[in-house]
Amino acid sequence: ASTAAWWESGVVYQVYPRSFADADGDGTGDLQGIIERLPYIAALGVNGIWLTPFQPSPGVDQGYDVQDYCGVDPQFGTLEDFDELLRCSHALGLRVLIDVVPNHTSTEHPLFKEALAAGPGSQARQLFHMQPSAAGSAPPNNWQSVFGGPAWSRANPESETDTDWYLHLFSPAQPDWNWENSAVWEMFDDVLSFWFDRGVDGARIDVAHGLFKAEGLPDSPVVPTVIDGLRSNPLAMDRERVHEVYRRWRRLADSYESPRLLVGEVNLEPERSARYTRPDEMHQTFAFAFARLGWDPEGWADAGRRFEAMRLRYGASPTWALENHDLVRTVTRFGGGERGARRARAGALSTLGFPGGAYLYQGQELGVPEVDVPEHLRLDPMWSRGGVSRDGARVPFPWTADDEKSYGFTTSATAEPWLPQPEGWGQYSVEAQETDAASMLILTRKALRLRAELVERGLFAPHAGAVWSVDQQSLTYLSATGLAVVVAMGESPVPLPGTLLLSSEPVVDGFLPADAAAWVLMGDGRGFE
Ligand code: TEU
Repeated sequence: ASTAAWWESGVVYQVYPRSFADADGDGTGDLQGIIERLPYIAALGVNGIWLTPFQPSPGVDQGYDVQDYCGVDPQFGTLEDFDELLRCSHALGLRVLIDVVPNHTSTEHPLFKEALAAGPGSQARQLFHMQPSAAGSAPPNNWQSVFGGPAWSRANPESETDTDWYLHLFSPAQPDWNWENSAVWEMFDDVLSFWFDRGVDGARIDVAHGLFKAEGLPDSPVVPTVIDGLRSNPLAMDRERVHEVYRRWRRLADSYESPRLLVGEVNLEPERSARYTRPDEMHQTFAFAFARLGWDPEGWADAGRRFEAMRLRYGASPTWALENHDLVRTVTRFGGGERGARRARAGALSTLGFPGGAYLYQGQELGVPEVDVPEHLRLDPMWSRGGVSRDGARVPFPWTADDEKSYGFTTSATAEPWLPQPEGWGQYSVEAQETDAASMLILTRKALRLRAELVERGLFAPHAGAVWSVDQQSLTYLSATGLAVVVAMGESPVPLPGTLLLSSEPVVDGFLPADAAAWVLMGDGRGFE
């Protein structure tokens, strides 16, 4: 058996609490709903779950506007429910990661309200970026928020004496913390300790490359677009001092008998995100360069090689994720329809076969497509400001084939789910796929079972070297252990170079059909030099 830490080859299932399962029948998912469905998650064969924010929040950004970092929003349950969730998860062998949001908070956070009340020049305002503007009625600088519009709002638009503005890289409901202030550091030490002491196994860190801003908050030479988000404003992200925060958090995480995991949402190029994935900083950062790609063999190979170079340089093995609550579902991103569905299966099988950690987003194992939510029902703040919406990847989960009670999402016969489920949603349901041997659900279970075996046999080794090769028809990832992932990305079937272990579509006469992926064992399975 391997002695590597669980997360090095671990698979984590991302649960979006408001859309997973609704136990109390109000149309919004909750912690009890998750508890009831934990056996389903465990049976998939994953090693843990990551819960997106469930803390008290006005919900402007679906919980990423956190009002109280150490509580549970009443619509999801209580702290006791959370402790029960933790106990039940651990009993099933599942680790639990929570989301920590250190870049910004909510305008409803008591400290922001206190700052507003305390007025200009007060100590309370130094917890945030609050200042008057030299430009008078225009914001202090030209930064744009990720959701569109200026990154500044007036603290007190009604007042003539209070001329302060506050900085918010996201919506106006999400004021940025001022990390130049040591009180903010101490506050987040306490937040991490609060959850880690309760037994939480780790944290996914939201906008982890944010936090620090260029001194003096100067104008940005580039005005970012909504889609680009933060990536094009180097003055608002990836500042050198942010690494000090994660070194401190790593020491805290390592101080526990079973060390807590830090996984960063560092949406940067591999060369930059790898600098966060180090023995003295975060354990993992998502391989976003890969998640941003479509069905693109050259792009996959190029991103793969860059991650491999970073692994050699920093020891940082990639953490694969093709979907999350912010991204368009792979079925749709890869072309939609039957073809998109095949490619989504192939994509999931590929990332589960590339050694390293992997994350699956709820519904990905069912191959659900992006939902076209009617405009007037869209809730994502990105929609109202920038005309881009992430709601289509957040539609409540289909458990049963029958549309009665929202495809099993809610226990109530009358409750409307918080986002509408489309007609025919039941064809993707767990119930429909359980009994279909060719379904994506069954494929995912098989892949995870086999993966665990390969880890056990030392064939799935995140720190073994790997070679990425590409031609017009296929992409091949060959690990030094002899495990290969072949993806047929062109128009023609591809001959398999070794013994087939598992494929996303049936292999015919040794050929993998187009829009499919396979795990293959080369030679005698003892690896190559
Ligand atoms: O996302 C950070 C982020 O940069 C995204 O907004 C991204 O730019 C966008 O979704 C386009 O893909 C995190 C959370 O995952 C997201 O849900 C939050 O809205 C955001 O932080 C603010 O907390």
